[in-house]
Amino acid sequence: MEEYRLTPDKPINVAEILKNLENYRPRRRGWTWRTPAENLEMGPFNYRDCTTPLKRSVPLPPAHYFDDIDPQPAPVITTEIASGRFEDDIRRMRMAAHHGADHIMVIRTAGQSHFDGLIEGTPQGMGGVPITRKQVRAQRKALDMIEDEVGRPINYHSYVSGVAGPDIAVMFAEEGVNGVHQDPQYNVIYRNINMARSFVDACESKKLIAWAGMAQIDGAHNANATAREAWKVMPELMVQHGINAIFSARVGVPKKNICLSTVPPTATPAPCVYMDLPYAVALRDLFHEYRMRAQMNTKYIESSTREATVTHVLNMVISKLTSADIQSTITPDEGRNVPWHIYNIEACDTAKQTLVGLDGLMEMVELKKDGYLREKARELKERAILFMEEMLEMGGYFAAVEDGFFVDSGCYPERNGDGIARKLNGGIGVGTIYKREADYMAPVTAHYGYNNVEQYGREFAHDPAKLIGGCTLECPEKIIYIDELDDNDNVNVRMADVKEFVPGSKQIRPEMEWLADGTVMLTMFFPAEKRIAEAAALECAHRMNLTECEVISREIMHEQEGTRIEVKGKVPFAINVDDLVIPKEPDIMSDAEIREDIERKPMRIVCGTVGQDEHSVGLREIIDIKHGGIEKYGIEVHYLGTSVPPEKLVAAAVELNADAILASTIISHDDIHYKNIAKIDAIAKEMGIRDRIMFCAGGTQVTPELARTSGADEGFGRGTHGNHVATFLVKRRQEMEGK
Ligand code: Z98
Repeated sequence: MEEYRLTPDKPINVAEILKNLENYRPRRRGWTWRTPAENLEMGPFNYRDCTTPLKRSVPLPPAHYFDDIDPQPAPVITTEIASGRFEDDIRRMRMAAHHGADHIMVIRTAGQSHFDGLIEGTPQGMGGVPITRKQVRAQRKALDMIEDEVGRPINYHSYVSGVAGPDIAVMFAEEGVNGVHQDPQYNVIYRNINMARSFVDACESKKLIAWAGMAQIDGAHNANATAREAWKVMPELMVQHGINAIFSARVGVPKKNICLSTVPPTATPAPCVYMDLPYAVALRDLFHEYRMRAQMNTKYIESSTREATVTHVLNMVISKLTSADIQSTITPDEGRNVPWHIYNIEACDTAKQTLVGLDGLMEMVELKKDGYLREKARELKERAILFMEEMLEMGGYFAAVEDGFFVDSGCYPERNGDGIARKLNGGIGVGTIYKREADYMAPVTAHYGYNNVEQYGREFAHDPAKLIGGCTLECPEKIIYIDELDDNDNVNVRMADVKEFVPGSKQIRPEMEWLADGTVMLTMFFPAEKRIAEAAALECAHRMNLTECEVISREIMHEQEGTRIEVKGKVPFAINVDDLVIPKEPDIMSDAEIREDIERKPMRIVCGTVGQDEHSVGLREIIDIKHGGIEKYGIEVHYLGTSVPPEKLVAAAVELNADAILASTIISHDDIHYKNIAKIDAIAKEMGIRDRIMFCAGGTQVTPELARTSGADEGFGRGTHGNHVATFLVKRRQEMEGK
């Protein structure tokens, strides 16, 4: 059977990815950092902190002015892709990778940690598709192809949490997952899983993380997403980082793979940098051997994508000042709960644009070595150390949690008494820890703790799996692959439902998260207060025949003067691509190409608004250098003004030996515009220059076809810019030269 390959000019074929999955093996293990590219020259620019460019990518929109260069900043860029349908997420992963993401995290909305065991198949279920082997394998397989396409390794990431954590960690190690969140404190505090069980499970999980070379991210940041006053938990965050970091290192995870989830404790409208920078500096001081994964604070996020983007950018200023290793791009949709393709891509672009924009910053600025920054950082560290000391005094971590030490919104040693308390003899999975029997033995790799294998020979002490000729980590053929368990709830059924919309086929429908979901978003402004504006917006959407309409964002422009509303809804129809009338794309040369041709051979034009027509703005926009007019390419322009008689325009062309006449004609009653075009053509012929001069006519009422039939070489209507006219002139001249 011919193996499926990803072709750059075709949509990814998810059905092909799903074929033959039972035999697919990941090509590598372990995390990959970007490769620094020293003194990188790209287009007209020089970059100091960037990394190896991609083979294929989608550059930032203005890059087309600069040979489509796409510099890649130093940090690994994360995007969280989890729409709830892994098959649709695969297409989004390809888009994200092309926009610069090389760390793709998949999280499930309902909480993976609520599952007590590993799920098989690909059920949709409540809250989306849980992490399953089939889903992980399909996504890793797709990412293997995508990374070949972009020319950079892509780290695939998910979460090792809940009582099924170790099972998941084994599966991730088998399937080539490159990064995970693993922090027993997350289970304890946020999922009320028994403390002892969580720490025992974490030993096994971390052992697998170490074996597979995965990067690990902790869960400390969840405290500032949960605490009533997020910015008060700074000392505690450092304690949580400390516990998970040293625990992981002791189990054997290399420090270079242990990443702190450094989410600054404040956001809009706090003076974020003033508050967050000392915290970031304190963290780097205490944890200089470890890596930093930066993520913006989302505790107070609202539904404005603009606001989310600015918060994200401010987060990256801190990242740049303190050299974060991984930059998260938690998407602007966090506050509105619409996990859409476009927001993943937007956030990747925001990260790329900001970090490249800040390139070289630290060559020019330096963080002060004294004053407020260092004093505050020191104070935070002291508070954290005191927290630790008190914790030890009272009997350790478990005792402290029982006492509600964590997620208290007082800035330690201040206390508010609102911390989250858990019981050592309570929570999910309580009483499920059993001491291993004296003859306990498990012939598996990356297993934590007492294993009693030496009884079979010393050589098995470090390689217990040798006893059975290798476990599933060494011999993937021993993995039992279960494709689907449920005949109705699985990816095949979901894909069959939308099969006529498979990308590349004739039917299309707008889409935000799932193939052919029909979702569209409308932005509206109403000169009314919020409640009225919301109701009016929904009514509008209904009258536009959208279904399942919902307001996803509202912003007051002024209490009395108006409200901005964003509504989502679904269109009830599909479009057949064959029925579309697609206008020919205008043929536009690049600025450099046009300039090169004008440098090769100068060009001179005469122009004016003809007849009795006093309009000048349109023509001036076409010629004026300030607005991208043809002057900017070095074309010599002789502007004769308004109400220029056709005779005068042609006479000037003869006198100046011009290459072209540009006539602007706005007034159109009695077809005077076309009559004047015909007149210019006739006079030029009379004067014997028509065959060697180019003649273009433009104006808001001019249609290219009619201008041509009236005698011009080309007509330019509404929406014309200087580059359209310049492209025509350069190409036409080349034709006339017989090129
Ligand atoms: C992030 N945007 O950190 P369930 N373990 C840890 C976590 O922080 C998380 C989970 C597990 C955030 C994502 N983090 C939120 C340490 C979640 C997730 O299965 O949802 O409970 O676990 O990038």
